[in-house]
Amino acid sequence: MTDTSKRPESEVQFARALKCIPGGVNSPARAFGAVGGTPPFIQRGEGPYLFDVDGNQYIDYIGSWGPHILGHRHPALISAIQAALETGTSFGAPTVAESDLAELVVELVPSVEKVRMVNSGTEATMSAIRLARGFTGRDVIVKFAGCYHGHVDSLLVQAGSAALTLGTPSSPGVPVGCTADTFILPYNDVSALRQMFAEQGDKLAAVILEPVCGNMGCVIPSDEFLQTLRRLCTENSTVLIFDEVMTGFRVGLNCAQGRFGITPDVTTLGKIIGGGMPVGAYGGRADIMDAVSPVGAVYQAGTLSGNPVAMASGLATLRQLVKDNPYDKLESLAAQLADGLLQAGQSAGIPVQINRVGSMLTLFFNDAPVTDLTSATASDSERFAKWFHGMLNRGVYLPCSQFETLFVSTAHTPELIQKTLQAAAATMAGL
Ligand code: KE4
Repeated sequence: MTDTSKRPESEVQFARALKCIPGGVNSPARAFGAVGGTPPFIQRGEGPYLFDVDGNQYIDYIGSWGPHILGHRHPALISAIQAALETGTSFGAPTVAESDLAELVVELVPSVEKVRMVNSGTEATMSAIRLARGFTGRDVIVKFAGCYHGHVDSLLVQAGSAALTLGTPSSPGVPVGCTADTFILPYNDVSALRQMFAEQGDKLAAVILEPVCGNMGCVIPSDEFLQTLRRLCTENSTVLIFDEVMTGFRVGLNCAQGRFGITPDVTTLGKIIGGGMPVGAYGGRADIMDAVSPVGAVYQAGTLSGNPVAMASGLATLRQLVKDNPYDKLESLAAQLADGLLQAGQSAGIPVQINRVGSMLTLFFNDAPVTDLTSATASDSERFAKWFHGMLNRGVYLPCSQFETLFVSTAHTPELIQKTLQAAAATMAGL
């Protein structure tokens, strides 16, 4: 069994980073806050592997939190990025690459007739919310407890006690006014949805949700929940926004909306659309998108939006996915992993739940099904922390929180999954 528990150089680099970067990281998700310890500092990635600065090799199931569905350094991406670099890095003027990627997104994503490129998922959701409010002339928006849509002021809210609660800021620095028009409902709660629309339907500018939630761990919507949401948004002229930053091109070539057969009005994208480079996007019905500047009055802009190097990376990624259509392979690999993890828990007498859609999944240390934030937060986070470090020390790099989702890539193999499951059996035995 691999031993990757010795990480002296990562310790040195973390102490150094802490001196000039808050928490030593440029995104809190990487800080091991939920599991403790020192994050390995990564020196490089290759296929399904990460290598840290101490020379340890890990089987990677984060894939940069989703972008690397093709694994690290796929040859098609590397050569496309290198070719783009030969022409320059950014021009602040339109390029053909932006139209190439936009046309492919329009072709692949059922709801998208027009699309605007931005630089992150957060920019995409922030812009989509502003667009929905500008298009409808309404202010109130609805999100679901447990869904994360980036660090947008109006979406950094936490639910209060009742089911239909006005959001209160979940972060200092967010004025109460920013969340005063944000309602929060429980995910998968059809009756709360019906009540909200009965009471506020004509005031609702938009409902935004992750069509498969990845940010309370993987939580799967019921068909009734999605169908009811689509019907009520249509009946009330409320903009339905699918935040597919994580699910986009992950759960299928046509995204979650294609997999489930539910078409939103606006879709936000990120992660895979950039293939590891900074790309976000929002798109949807042409009549809605034409409300965006310079056509319409809803303002949105960005110096590096549509950056040609990032476009090349995203285009190579989507073109490879179209060429390979690897979703049956991803389904099979992820099912092998999920079934094996469930078996490892059962053999160790540890209650675990596995939620999986395609190649995204979460193992919850929980003795009951996980269908919303309440059931997700009933999971045993302490046991998760021991599980995480046990796997990390055996060369398996998992998301460092119970409330995140792991990803299988096309670079993974049945043999690597089997190796992962051997590490899982040894780790579970010690929990
Ligand atoms: P970014 O601004 O991080 O590119 O995207 C925000 C975002 C929006 N919508 C969904 C559904 C998302 O999952 C995300 C970001 N996901 C987290 C992982 N759960 C990114 C990791 C991080 O914050 O470092």
